[in-house]
Formats: sequence, C-alpha cells, structure tokens
Amino acid sequence: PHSRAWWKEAIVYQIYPISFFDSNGDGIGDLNGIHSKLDYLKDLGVDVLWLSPIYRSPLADMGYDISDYRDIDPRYGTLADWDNLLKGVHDRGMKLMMDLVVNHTSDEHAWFQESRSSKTNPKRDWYIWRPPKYDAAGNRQPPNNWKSVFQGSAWDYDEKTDEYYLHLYVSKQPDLNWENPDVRQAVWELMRFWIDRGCDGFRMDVINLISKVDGLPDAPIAIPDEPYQPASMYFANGPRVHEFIKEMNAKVLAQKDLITVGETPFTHDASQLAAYVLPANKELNMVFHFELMDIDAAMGRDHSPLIPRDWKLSEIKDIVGRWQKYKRDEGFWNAIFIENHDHSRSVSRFGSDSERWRATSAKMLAILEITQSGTQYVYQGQELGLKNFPRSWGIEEYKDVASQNYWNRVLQHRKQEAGGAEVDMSDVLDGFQRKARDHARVPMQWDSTVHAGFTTGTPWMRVNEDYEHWNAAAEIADCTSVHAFWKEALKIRKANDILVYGDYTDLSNDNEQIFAYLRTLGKSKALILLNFSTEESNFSLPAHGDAEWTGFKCVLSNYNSTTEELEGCAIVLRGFEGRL
Ligand code: TEU
Ligand code: CA
Repeated sequence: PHSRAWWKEAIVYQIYPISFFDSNGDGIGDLNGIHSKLDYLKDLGVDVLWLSPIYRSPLADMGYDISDYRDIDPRYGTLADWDNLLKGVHDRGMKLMMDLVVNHTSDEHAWFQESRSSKTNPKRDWYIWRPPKYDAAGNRQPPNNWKSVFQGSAWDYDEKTDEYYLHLYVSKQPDLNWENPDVRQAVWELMRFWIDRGCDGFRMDVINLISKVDGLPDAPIAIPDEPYQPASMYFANGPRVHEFIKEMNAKVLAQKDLITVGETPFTHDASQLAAYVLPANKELNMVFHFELMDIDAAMGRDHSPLIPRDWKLSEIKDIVGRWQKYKRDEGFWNAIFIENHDHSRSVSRFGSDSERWRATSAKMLAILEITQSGTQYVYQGQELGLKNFPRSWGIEEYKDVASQNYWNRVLQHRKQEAGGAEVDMSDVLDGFQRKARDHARVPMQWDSTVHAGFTTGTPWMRVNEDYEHWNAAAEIADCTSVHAFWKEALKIRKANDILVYGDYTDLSNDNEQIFAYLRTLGKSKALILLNFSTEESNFSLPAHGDAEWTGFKCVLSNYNSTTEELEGCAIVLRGFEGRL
C-alpha cells in the first residue's frame, strides 16, 4: 500500500483570481477578495489553495505571461496583501500553492528586454534565438515549421537583431532557454523567494516543455497545405527535462515539505509521465495528465481543442482505470481533477446542464471525483455546479486569446475561400459554446445580487445568466444543493482512507450507461455505482471472489430516496444516479 503523506490526502481548490471576488469595485478579482472568502473555503473542506498567476503581467494570456516573478500585479494587490492572505490561510490550517510559469516569460520581462536588445547582451542566450531561413524565392522564413499552440508560427521576427525568438504560446510569451545554467539558477532563486515568504508548494505550468530537442528540427506534416505544424514531439518531455527537474528538486524542493504538481500536456502515455512522479526519481509529487480532458476534443484541421467530439463512457472507464492502476507498487500518485481554467465546465461536458439533470449529474460527477485514488482538485465554481454560458452569447464575450486567435484564423480562411461572399461562423460558435476556456473564467457566482455579488463595479467578463438561483449563498442555504453535496462528499472522502489510498477494480466493462467500480484497502471495500445517462439503467454486478454483494451500506447518494443496503447483484440506477 501507499505511504501516507499530507499532500496525498489534501483537497486542493484552484482559484482563478481575476474572477473569484473583487474587493474594491474595479471589476477585477483580487487578493483581498480571496482573503474575504477564506471561511467559505475552509467550511467547504478545502486544505490547500492553488492560485492561478497573480504576478506582474500584461495579461496577454491572463497572467501566464509574467513580467516580474517577484511582485504582485497591482490589479490583484501588493506583496503585503499576499503576506496577509498567506497568514489568513495558515491561521485556518490551510496551505497556499503558487503557479510557477517558467517555460516562458512575458516579452515585457526585464530578462527578455535585455535579451532582445543585442546579440551580445549577456542575457541573449536566456531565450531561444535563431537566424531566419530563406526560401527558394529569397523570402525570409522562420527557423523551422513549428506551430504555436495558439495558432500561427511559433517564431516571431525581431528586426533589431534580424533573428527570430521561439514562443510555443503567443508572441508575448517567449520561451526561456533552459539549456543555459544561469536561467536555471534564476528560476531556483525566484522559487526560493516564494518559499522563503512562506508559500507551501507549486503548480508548474507546462513543465514538461522546458527541454527542446537539439537542432529544433522541422515537424512532420500533419496539416496538409499549411506552413506551420504541431511539433510537440520535439518539445514535450524533451531530452533534458528530467535532468532539469531533478536539479530543481535537489536545489530547491527538497528543502521543505512542499506540494508539487506538474502540468504535463501533450502526453497521454503514462510511462512517460511516470518518470516525473515515481518517488525513486526525486522529481515531483504528481502531474496533471490530460487524457480525460482531451476526450471531447476533435482537434481537427487547425489542431485546436475548440472543436468538440462525442465520447463514449467506455472510453472514460478505460482512461480512469488505466491511471488508477498505473505503477501503484512503485508509488505512482495521481492528481484527480475534472475542471480547471483551461476547460469548459464539467457538468456541461460530462453530465447534463439542462434544468432537469444539472444538479443530479453535477453530484454524480462529484462522486466520480472523490472516489478515485489521488490528490483531489476542485476548481472554483465546480462545487456549485456552474455550467457553460449560453449559445446566445456572441464572439465578443469570448475574451481568451486562444479563442480569439482560433476564431480569427478560421474567419480569415473562410473569407479567402468565399472571395467576398458572406461567411457563416455559426459552427465555430457552436464549438466554442461547448469547448472554450472562457466558460471557466467568468465571474464566480456568490449571491443573487447584481453581477452575482462578484463586484460592485463592472465585471471584466460578463456574469453567467443563471446566477439568481445558482450561487453560493442560495446553495449554502439549501441542504439539497450541489454545494451541500460536495461538502458532504469531501467529508466522507477525508474520513475514509480507502477513498484516497485504496486499490481500484472496474466492475462494469463496456456498459455504456453505468460505471461501477470497487475500491479495496485491507478488509474494507467501497463500491461506486454511477449512471452516466438520463435513462433508468439496469446492471448486474459480476461475480466477485467468494464474497456476495451484500452488506454494502449506502453512505452517499444523489437521490434522496435510496435503498440503504445492497441486496444481491441486480442494480437499477435512475437517471444520473450515483451511489457510494
Ligand atoms: O496550459 C497548457 C496548455 O497547453 C494549454 O494550452 C492547453 O492545452 C489548452 O489550454 C487547452 O485548451 C497552460 C496554462 O494552464 C494555460 O492557461 C496557459 O495558456 C498555457 O499553459 C501557457 O502558459
Ligand atoms: Ca479588484
């Protein structure tokens, strides 16, 4: 069995600061706003807060573009406000995790300003600069064909020195050159800055992208007739990444009992990600894999996750099962999440956000989450069953640069093809309504007053229309709410080691309506039954060793009338029913 650790048992709550709570009426969430909601979080059962970036930033990618790692963006507050927030967190017995974004900086960071100033500047080599290539016609071209994750070339030309710099994300996010030991040293120092100030851990943004393949070769053609190609095979889990993270561990992380989680996209292969996590390697506590999150993305021609794809329950089971069972004997540890700031709302994706089923399916998904082995993550508003904003909202409500860039790209393409005729973009907006990151970024819904009580001013993003009934105050007052259910579910998880540490066995195989699994720890057993459809569904539990399916007591159910005990192996579950 797994060794115990506080961070394995912790409930982590992700805060997207700009949309959490605005304390001073400027329409932007801030640190003092978070401070004023600490009792709410403690009451919910949260142990650790993870703050999405709050450092100084031009917000080209909402703070994932940092211009000063050692200061708070004035829109969010000051270092003194951060100290005060940390004190409030610690006073309540909770911990605080920071977002560490060090694959790239902002182009407005002093390091990049120096780096771009001349080829001989000492910081020139802190970023990835290459001379242009010239095609047969003599036209200047980027050094290779890599496509930025957010569309277009991954290279930008800088006239001043007649070279290109690499940016895997937007132009305003130049990639740091981790090959340079001074860069690594600077990262260790900024990490120590926050550790010395009292921070309890880090979520590490795209940490598996920091080492690029030598020579930066052209990527194979995956998108025909396009100049720029997806190149993650050359920048994800690159040749020196484990060396760099081991160095980080030895030089920084090992000094304190921190919680560390790496964000590791572009990789579904558990054996690759295990290398970051297995305790023997001395790297990170855990990583976020995106195999489940990617399940409803078609990717398509432009290689964008904004095109939806229909999934089957058997695919979810396959993913959950494989990761639950992966290398447990060697200490592999999972991070369990179904929402974050990069994905639309789980009830809209995996449940049903219709009035009839919304609360029921959001609760069913809560059971799915709290009954998996791993550290539990909850994203702000998930505990309220918040859903995607409606299809009637136009493109102007989508503020995310990923949405905007993709929209503009498709629009341009279609305009060219139409040769002046009107173009129809409704299918793209259909996709956005299901898949855009924006849905997770609208203001948190606190109460039924104007702007959902998020701000007394004008919110930076429009508030979803359902806030009158779907808000924290209303749900706290209602013992049948999604919030009340999450609170109970987290209590049950904390009181039962089996849910954190137990082994996993799937019981339902290819059934496309019902997901049933067993968790075991020593002599204890936990049985989980989930119906992923609106239909009443039947199911027969398979033979289970020498034991009978009797004596299981229902400890959590999303229906208020439920049989107290399981009798025999015939199971009937109502629409979206979930039972533990
Ligand atoms: O996300 C990593 C990432 O690759 C995302 O682009 C993800 O694939 C995409 O959002 C799916 O739609 C991290 C941050 O979480 C994200 O907010 C940043 O935009 C990105 O890194 C760049 O820092
Ligand atoms: Ca504010």
